[in-house]
Amino acid sequence: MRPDQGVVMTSANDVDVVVAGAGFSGLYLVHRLREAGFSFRVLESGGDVGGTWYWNRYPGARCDIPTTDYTYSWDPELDREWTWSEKYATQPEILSYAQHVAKKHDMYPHITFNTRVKDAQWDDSTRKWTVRTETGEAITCRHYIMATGCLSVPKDPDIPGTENFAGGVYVTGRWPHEGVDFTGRRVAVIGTGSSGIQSIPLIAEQASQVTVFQRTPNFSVPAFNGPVSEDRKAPLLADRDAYRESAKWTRGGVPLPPSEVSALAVTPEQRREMFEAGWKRGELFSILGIFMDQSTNREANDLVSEMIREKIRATVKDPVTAELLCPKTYPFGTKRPCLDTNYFDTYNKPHVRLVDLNTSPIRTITSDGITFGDETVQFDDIVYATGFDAMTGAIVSVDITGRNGTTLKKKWEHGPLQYLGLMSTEFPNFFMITGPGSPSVLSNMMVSIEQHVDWVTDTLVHMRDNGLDMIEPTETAEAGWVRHGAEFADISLMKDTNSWYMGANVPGKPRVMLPYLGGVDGYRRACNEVVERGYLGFSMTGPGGKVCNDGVIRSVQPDVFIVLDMMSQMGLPPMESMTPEGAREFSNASGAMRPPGPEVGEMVDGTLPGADGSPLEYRLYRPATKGPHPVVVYFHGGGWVIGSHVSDEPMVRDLCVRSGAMFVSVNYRHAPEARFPAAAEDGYAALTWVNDHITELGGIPGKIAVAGWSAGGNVAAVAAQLARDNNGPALCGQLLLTPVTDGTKEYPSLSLNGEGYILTKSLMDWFWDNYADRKDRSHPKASPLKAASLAGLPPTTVVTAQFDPLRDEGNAYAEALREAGVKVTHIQAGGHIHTSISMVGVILSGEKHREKMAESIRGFFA
Ligand code: N01
Repeated sequence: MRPDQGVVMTSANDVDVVVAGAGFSGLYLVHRLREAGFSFRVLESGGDVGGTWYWNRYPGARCDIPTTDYTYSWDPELDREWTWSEKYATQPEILSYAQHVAKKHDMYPHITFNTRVKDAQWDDSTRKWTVRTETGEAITCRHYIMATGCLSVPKDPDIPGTENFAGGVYVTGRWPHEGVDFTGRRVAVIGTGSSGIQSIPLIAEQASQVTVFQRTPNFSVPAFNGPVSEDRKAPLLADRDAYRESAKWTRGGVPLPPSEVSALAVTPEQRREMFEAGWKRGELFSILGIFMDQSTNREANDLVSEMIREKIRATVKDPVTAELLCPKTYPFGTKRPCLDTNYFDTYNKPHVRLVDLNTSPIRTITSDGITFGDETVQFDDIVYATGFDAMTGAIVSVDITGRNGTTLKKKWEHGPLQYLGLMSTEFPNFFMITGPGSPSVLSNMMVSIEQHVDWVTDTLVHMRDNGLDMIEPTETAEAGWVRHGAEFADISLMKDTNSWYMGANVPGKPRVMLPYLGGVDGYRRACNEVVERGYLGFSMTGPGGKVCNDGVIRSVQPDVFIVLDMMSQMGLPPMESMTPEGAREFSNASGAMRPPGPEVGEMVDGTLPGADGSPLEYRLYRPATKGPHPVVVYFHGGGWVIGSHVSDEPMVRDLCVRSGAMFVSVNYRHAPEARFPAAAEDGYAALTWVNDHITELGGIPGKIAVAGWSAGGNVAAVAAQLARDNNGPALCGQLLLTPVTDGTKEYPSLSLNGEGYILTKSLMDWFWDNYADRKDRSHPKASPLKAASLAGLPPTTVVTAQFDPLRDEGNAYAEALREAGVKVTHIQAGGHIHTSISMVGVILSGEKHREKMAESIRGFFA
C-alpha cells in the first residue's frame, strides 16, 4: 500500500514516544528509537516522508548546501549506494533520497501519514503526554518530540486583498504536486527570498509576462551548479568517517577551513583575489567566510557587500533595475543569502519586470490583478514566495500545554524560552529537534538534525537505564541559555537587520534572534558538556530517584569564552613561572599581535620626571577634534611588573576617540626593580607634571582626570588620594577599570574566579610579591581602600567584571567611596573577565562598557 493513500499504518495509543514529523529528523528518530527499543509513533501531516522536501515543490526548488554534505551520515552505505546527479540536487531528487532511506530501513510502517497533531497536554499525575490529532486519535506517551522543521509553516498572507484574486494562487511552500504550467500566462511573483530567487528564472522561461514584487533585495550568488565536482567527492571517498567527523566540528556543518584573514588587513588587490576565489566556488559558506571579520565588523562586511553589488550591476543591463536589485540596507549575511541559477540575468529578459514595493506599495489585490503605486496590472496567476513563520511557527501552531496549564504559545509570547533549543521549563519530557536556540537554520541541517536526535535518544536511554522517567530543564539553566543566545546576537551584525532569523518577517512576532549563533561546533560542545557534567541544568526524576544538577552552561560572554578556549588550547605557561623579564617579553610579544585600536588625531612621545627625578616615558594621544582638550592621565595594567606606556594602547586609543579627551599614558617604574611605593609615587609625580604643563601639551587647564586599569587602576586611585591630600591637582574624576584596591584581604572572588580567567589568583600573588612586602600592603599607597577616609575624592567610575578575581575588591572600593559621599558610577560587566574589556577589536562585547567609560569621562569634564 502506498503511504500517501492516507493509511494509518500503526494504531498503538500508548507508547513511549510520539514524534511529530517525518522529515529528515523524524526518519532518523525512527532509526534511533527503534534501535534503542522504545515503542513509538510518528505522526506526519503530509502524505509521505520528506518534510520540507515533500511540501516545497516549486520550480527550481533545490538545496543550497552541496548535496554530498546534505546527507545522512548514520548509514555509511548510503554514501556508496546513492549518487547525486548534481552539486545542488533538486527537490524531487532529495525527496526520493528520503523515500529511499525510509524504504531501505523499513520505516514506513512506523509513520501515520496525513495526520496533523492538534494538541498535546502534559498530565503531572501520570507523568505522560496526551497527543491528539486532527483525525481524532488520542495517544498517550512518556515523551513527545516535535520534529516539525524550522521552515514548515508558511506565514499568513499579510497583503491587502489576497482573498479577492480569482486566478491561480500558488504558495511556494505548498506547491501543487502535479506542478504548474505557466506557459503563456501573466504571472506576479511576490517575494525575493530563496524561494522567489530559485523559482523566478524558471517561471520566466514559461510565462509570457513576469512581474516580480520586491520589498527587500537579497544578496544572491551563483550556484555554478553542475555535476558533483571531483574535489567535493574526493575527501568523502578518501576517508568518509574523518570527513563526517570533521563536519561535526565546523561552524556550519560543512568542512571548510575557517578564514584567518581580515578584510581590512589586505590590499584591495588581495581582497579582490580572495573574493573572486570564494565567488567561483559557488557555495554559501565559502562566500560567507572569505574573511574572518566579515560577519562581525561592519567595515569588513561593507567591502564584501560592495563586491557582490558590483557583480549584480555587471549582470543586469538596465542600470535602474540593477540598482533596485542591489541590497544596500543591511550587511551581507544578516539576512539568509541565496544561491541562484540565472536569477539576475532573468531581469534582462524583456518580459520580466521588477516592481519596487518601497516606492510602489501594493494597495490591493483585485479579482484579476494587483493595484500598486499608481497603476493596476492584470495577472493570470500570483505566486506567493513570502516565506515562513520560521523556527517557532510549527511548534506553537500545536496547542502544547505543560505543567500547571501553561501553554507554550503563552510562555513564548515574548520569544522562545528554552534550554539548548531542546527543551523548555514547565514542559517535561517535551523535546524539539533543531528548535530555536540551536544552530539549525544557520547550519547544514543534516548535521544538526543528527546531533539533536542523538542527544535526545541518548538522553532517553540514560533515563531508562537509571530509572528516571521525567526530565525538565531548570529555570536557571534556561535563563542562562537564553541570555547566552542574546549575548551572541548582541555582538553580531544580525541583530539590526529585519530578517526571519529575528522573527521580523511576521507582523507581531517578538524580535529575538531565533537560531544560536555559536556554530555547530560550539553548540555541540555545550550539549556534550551538559551531559558530561551530569546533565547540567536538568532535573530528572523517577522511581530511580531524583537528580538535579542546577547551573548555567555558558556564563561568560560568548566572545570571552572563545578567547579563553583558544588560550587554553595553546597551553601557555603561567606567567608566574617566568622571570619578570621573561614575563615582559612574553607580554610584549602577545601585545604585538593585537589589533591596534582606532586612529587618533596624533600620538606624541616624551618623557617626564618621576618621583625620584629619573625620566619616565609617556605617550600622548590627542583626539582628531579641534583642541585644546581635557586631559586624562592614564596608568597601564600589568601587576606593577609588566606593561608600559604603550601596552594598553588599543584601549587608550579607543577611549580617546570615544571620549574626545586627550590621554597621557605614563610608564611608571616597575617592580621588582623598583618596589613599592615607586609606582604609586611616580603616578602622583606624573599627574602633577602633566597638570603643570597642561597648556603646552594642548590640554585645558583645570580639566584633568586620572584613569587606570588593574594595577594601573591602583596607581590612579592612589594618585587621586595623594592629589586630594597634597592640595592638588584638583581632579575632575577618576576612572578605575578592574582596579587592585586592597592587598590585605582575600576577597571571595579571588578564589571563586582564581583560575581559568587569564588573571589567576597565583599570578596576582606573584604580582603582589614582586611589588610590596606584606607589611606594606595595608598602606593606602598600596591598598587605597585602606585610606583613613575616602571623602573628598573626585567623581569616580569603577568598572568591575563578573569573572575577575579582583571583582570584590573593586566592588568594595566603589561601595566605600559611595559611603564616603563620593559620586560613584559603578559599571558591573556581566560575563566579563579581568582583561576582556580592554581587548579592543577582539572582544566585541566589551565595547558597550568602554562606551560607558567614555561617557563617564565626558561627564567628568562636562
Ligand atoms: O522566504 P523569505 P523564502 N509584501 O522569508 C517577501 C529556506 N529555503 O521562502 O525581505 C511583500 O526568505 C520578503 O520581503 P522582506 C532558506 O533558509 C531554502 O524565500 O521581508 N513582500 C522576502 O523577499 C530561506 O531563507 C532553500 O522585506 C513580502 C520574501 O517575501 C527560507 O527557507 C530554498 C511580504 C520571503 O523570503 C525562507 O525562504 C528556499 C509582503 N507582505 C527556501 N511578506 C534552499 O535552497 C514577505 N515578503 C535550501
